[in-house]
Amino acid sequence: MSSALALAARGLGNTWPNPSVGCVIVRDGRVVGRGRTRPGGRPHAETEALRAAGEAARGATAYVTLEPCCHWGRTPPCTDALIAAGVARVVVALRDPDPRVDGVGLQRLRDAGIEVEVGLLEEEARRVNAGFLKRFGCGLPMVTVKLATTMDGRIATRTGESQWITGPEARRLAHALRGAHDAVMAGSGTLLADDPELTCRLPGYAPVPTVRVVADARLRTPLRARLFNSEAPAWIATAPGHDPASMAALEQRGAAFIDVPAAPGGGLEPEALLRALAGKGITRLLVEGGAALAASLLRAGLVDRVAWFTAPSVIGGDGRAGLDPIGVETLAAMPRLKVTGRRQAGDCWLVEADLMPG
Ligand code: AOF
Ligand code: ZN
Repeated sequence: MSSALALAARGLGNTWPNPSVGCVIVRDGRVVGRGRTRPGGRPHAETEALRAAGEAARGATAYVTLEPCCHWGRTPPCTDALIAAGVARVVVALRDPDPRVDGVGLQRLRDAGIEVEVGLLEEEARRVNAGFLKRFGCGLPMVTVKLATTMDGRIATRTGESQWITGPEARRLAHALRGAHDAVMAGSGTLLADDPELTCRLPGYAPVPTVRVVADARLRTPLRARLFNSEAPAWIATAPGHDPASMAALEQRGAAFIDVPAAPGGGLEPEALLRALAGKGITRLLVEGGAALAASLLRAGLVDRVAWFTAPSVIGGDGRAGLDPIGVETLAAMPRLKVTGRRQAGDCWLVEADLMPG
């Protein structure tokens, strides 16, 4: 199951709105087939692994990171494929919350005389499936906030100079992070200041191009933004009521619009913004700045994970902080984080952490 989970993890960012599932088929103590959900979300993992196993699947055990589907979508049900292949036992990490499946897949296998176990490495499977589970559970994507700061938490000098704080190794890791998310979002301020392309430029990493989203309440995205140099989808989330001609010109450049109500204090209403993205199928969202957008999501309790790069440099208190105020008045009111990973990237550090509930 842990190698099935590792396979599933490799597909993150490339299967949305579908989950990335891994499947390993074992017969007589030997792996006879491996598969994961293909980029774009189909074929499913089980079909891939069964194809690799061929006749060796008869009497074998299939380890699957998510309950096999039993519905006719654009591909036939995986339960039927497992039954037809003569698999003897299916071990599942996690039940599928999709109402079309949700326990029925397990029942279908049992009814066919297959031995079924559920719950092996379930916690790990919940982590890998976090985006898919969150979208089904509450209509929101899993949100990772990425920050890259000096040791004193600054992202720019007083005069606005910001490129580059972190080194090339850290920036490569940041590209990998983009590739492992369905969409990358930045605020229009970041777009105007840095003109980022927001693509994952690592070879082979993102067979499904990462969607780029600009949170742009005031419709400030310039027509010449580098965002439009890439073929990857570019979505502009904006408040209603802008000049149709400006919108048409941006559409001409390749932008697609998402309507989101404006927040009373400026910017877009954060929860509505995320709901709209989940509505489009986004399960894993990486937020890459700026300080206002990340703070608005943190304040609203909408952030699940943080990926914080720190460079061995300091700017001092007149530099631009990586995060706008989030309303913390007392230490007890600070969001609580649990560190899940630390790694070195050249002379920078990446600390990954989960936001704790409450
Ligand atoms: C599996 N194995 O590898 C995946 C599954 O649109 P469809 O027909 O492809 O169905 C999507 C649903 O299938 C998705 O919501 C989830 O329930 C399941 N995904 N199931 O057996 C897989 N990716
Ligand atoms: Zn399936």
